[in-house]
Amino acid sequence: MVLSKSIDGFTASTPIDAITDGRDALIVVGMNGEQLLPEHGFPARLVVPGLYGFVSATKWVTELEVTRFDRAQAYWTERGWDSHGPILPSSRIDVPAPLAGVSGSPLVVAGTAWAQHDGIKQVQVRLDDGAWESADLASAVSRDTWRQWRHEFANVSSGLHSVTTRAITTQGTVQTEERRDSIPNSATGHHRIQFTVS
Ligand SMILES: Nc1nc2c(c(=O)[nH]1)N[C@H]1C(S)=C(S)[C@@H](COP(=O)(O)O)O[C@H]1N2
Ligand SMILES: [Mo]
Repeated sequence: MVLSKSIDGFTASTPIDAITDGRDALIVVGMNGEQLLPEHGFPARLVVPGLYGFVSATKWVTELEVTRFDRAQAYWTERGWDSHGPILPSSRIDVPAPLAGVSGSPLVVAGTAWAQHDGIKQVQVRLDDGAWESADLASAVSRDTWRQWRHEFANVSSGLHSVTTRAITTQGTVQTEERRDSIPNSATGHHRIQFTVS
């Protein structure tokens, strides 16, 4: 792995594979045509698609050391978090807002989903405990970028309802419904919100 080190004492352990397998693993000095902002790591930081920031995104980077997972630990690994930190596939509901009052004819649901470095194949949504339905996907910028999705339910009765979403990757992996806390490698479970149809 590569242990990257920072001026603030932060370190990250990044698997060599993730840096050398051809994905866009970067030492970043600028963003949107401008130099990196101080809070985002000026003068240079790492960005590695497919890994959480705590094992890959060292800001104000000063040193890269090629070593092994059994010889060195990163800052958050020493504090109980995963040493490898691959990003788990996930889908999020952005509209409606939790507990919002909305129209039911149609009910419009939309959000974002991600599955770096495989890519999103499908996003599914369900109303209350109904069947999973397939959402429309915006075009994919790359396998690593977030994917917007949208779905309509035609005639939803007035009252309290919920929607739930899950992501499916190009490898056929379905986002697990098993609920888990953030530590050591991201919370899991499906995003579900409740709202009122008028
Ligand atoms: N030097 C340094 N780099 C760091 C961190 C830090 O605390 N110090 N936090 C990491 C974590 S956990 C994340 S999620 C990202 C956040 O990057 P951003 O502030 O540009 O969004 O930076 C990573 N790089
Ligand atoms: Mo983070």
